[in-house]
Amino acid sequence: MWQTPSLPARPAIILLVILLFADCPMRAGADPGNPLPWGYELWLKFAPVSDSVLASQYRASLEGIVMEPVGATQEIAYRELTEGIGNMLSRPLLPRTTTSGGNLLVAATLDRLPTRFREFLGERKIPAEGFLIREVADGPRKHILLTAADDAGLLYGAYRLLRLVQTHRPLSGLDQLDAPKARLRMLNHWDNLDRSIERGYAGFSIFNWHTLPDFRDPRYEDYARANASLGINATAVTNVNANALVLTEAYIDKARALADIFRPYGIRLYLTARFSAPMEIGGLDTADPLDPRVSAWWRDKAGEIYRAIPDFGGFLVKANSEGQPGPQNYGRSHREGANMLADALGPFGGNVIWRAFVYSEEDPEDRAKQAYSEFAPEDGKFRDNVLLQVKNGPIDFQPREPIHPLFGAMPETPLLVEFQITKEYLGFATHLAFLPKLFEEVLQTDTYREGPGSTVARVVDGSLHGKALSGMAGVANIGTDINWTGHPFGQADWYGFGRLAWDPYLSSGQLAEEWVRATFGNDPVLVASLKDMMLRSREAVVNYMNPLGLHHLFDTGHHYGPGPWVDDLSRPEWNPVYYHQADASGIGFDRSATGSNAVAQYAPELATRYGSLETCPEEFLLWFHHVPWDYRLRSGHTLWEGLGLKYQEGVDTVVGMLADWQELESRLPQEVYRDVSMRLQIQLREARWWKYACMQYFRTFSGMDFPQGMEPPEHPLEYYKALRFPFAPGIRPRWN
Ligand code: GCW
Repeated sequence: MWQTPSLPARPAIILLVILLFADCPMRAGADPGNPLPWGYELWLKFAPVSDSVLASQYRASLEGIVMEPVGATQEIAYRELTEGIGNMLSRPLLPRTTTSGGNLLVAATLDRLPTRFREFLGERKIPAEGFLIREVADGPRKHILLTAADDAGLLYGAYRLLRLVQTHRPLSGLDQLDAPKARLRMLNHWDNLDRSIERGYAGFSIFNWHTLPDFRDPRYEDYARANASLGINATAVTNVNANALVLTEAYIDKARALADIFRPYGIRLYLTARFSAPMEIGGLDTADPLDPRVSAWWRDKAGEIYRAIPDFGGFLVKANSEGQPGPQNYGRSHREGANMLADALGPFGGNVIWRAFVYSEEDPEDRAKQAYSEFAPEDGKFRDNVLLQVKNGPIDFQPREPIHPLFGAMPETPLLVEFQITKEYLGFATHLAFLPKLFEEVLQTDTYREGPGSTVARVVDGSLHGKALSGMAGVANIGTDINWTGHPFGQADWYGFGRLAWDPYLSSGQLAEEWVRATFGNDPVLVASLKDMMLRSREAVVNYMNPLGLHHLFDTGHHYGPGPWVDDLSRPEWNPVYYHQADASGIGFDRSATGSNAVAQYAPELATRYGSLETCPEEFLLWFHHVPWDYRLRSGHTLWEGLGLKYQEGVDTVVGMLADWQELESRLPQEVYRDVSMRLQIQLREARWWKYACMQYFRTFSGMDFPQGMEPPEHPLEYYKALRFPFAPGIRPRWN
């Protein structure tokens, strides 16, 4: 049941949803009386605790609440606690004072905490945005104390307590002091001003710039709430392939409305800055960062924005990449461009987030090497408020990549790790691939930059080089679809991203379990089975799309489905043939010392491991080496056989996922059961498509028979080559 009607957004959303679904017959399986279709509430359902023993234990521990909220953020925390706990315990959580009887929830920021509760903190300090939740004794009574140094911390603590109850964790003996490990925990929306979304697969942009600032869609607040429940504290709401219009007066006013909604949820707004904006909207004839008129324009612009949005986060910038304008258009460096913008924002406390995703059509160097070559020598030369945002791998959000060599290589420069939550290269919104598994793999990889243990997680939390400013950005998978993410399991990717941005050391298993419990309830069979399915799912995608280190075999432009044969695009690195390099002698990109020597950009430990055929992990084999077709894999199979069997393994895993899902039918809401069943069928069909298309194509080089154990292709190669998808979603609009 959806029982949080006093949150301001609720009534309007109910109305909106009723209007949207006015013509729909009541769907089978929908919860009677619940006007929201499955999925809108995300992981924030706060359903009644089904286990009656547990429910009475919780009721005994939470007999009332002592809290006097001050200000908008604390008001939200109060509402969330009373409504969420009220729902879960199926009885209201009423206000009390500490002198009234019972076991109570006592919640306040430290400055307002009754003195006798302060002693429970002991020597411990609560960091900014952190909180303490602790069961404390008060004579014969036991209270749950929730306290924080600031409002955001109190809100995050409220969501933590709600999660503990929602996932059926015991409250007795509770003692959790937690705080975000990284300062910036950010979503990046590739949303255009016309509401199309680059690489968006869940509808249109939720940000309706046309009706802003006056129409404040209730969904904006629900969006902020969902993010805050994970600890996400920043969002860039416009595409990095930016439109300068967002920096005009009218749009700044629209952005102000969004920032006002996000603020009480602890979220700071960022905008993307098109480098040529001084020309496009400022009337200048240049955007040269060293031209004083240009820097003055940006300073004025920053002032204008901060007058409207005093806590504006700053600019996110994609420059001189894939056709975007940038400082290099004027013979200036990325550093000169970034520092000029940093000087404009600095006086107001704003940041410049400069993306390291650059590769040039004039540069014949291996694309995987270009970002490192460009930025590593600039370490220490950026202003303090410049963060470099680096994708998790050196190419582009592939199902699997080795880590980006820049991690740990710029000790003097604040860094943000960029992940893609939207599944541009992992099957859009029809394939199930639990991304926290991918994120975890990256975060736990050792860069060896400061000796063993120099993991990417330590780059995210800043501890590797003692950075106060660092964090994680994720390209959002959110759109106007009623369940936000298209695929119901896409919600788990948003969830897992946010939780990992808060704490990059969390395990994907824990996150899968939390999400399943919060989303589907605590039925142990469901929890075990779905968790298992989610944890297998990402490897399945790797295997049926890009096994053994293959990468970027995606069809051109839309990146939907396989196109390993594509070789006719103007820029070499836009063609899949550039990446797989298949020929009669073998397949793979030689990035060892005999090839592009990209391995040399890593710390010696990784360079040696990846650089030699003997020690290179097989999951990266064809990423780093060009390998003969008859090369023996560790399994004893030849490379050709192993490749076919990996594709087959990917398909087989999806067959298993579908079977597992079907077993769970009676335990799942009908509508979500049917939804995911259909998506899994599509995933299975497409997994086979990948296998058949790629293996048929590679056979034109290997000349070998398909290995035993691999299903023979359904169609000839020409069939797969002829497939066209002119309206596949997510492609960049022409006017960018
Ligand atoms: O993955 C590529 C996408 C582009 C995207 C670019 C980037 C926003 O295909 O659509 O542009 O990465 O990250 O800038």
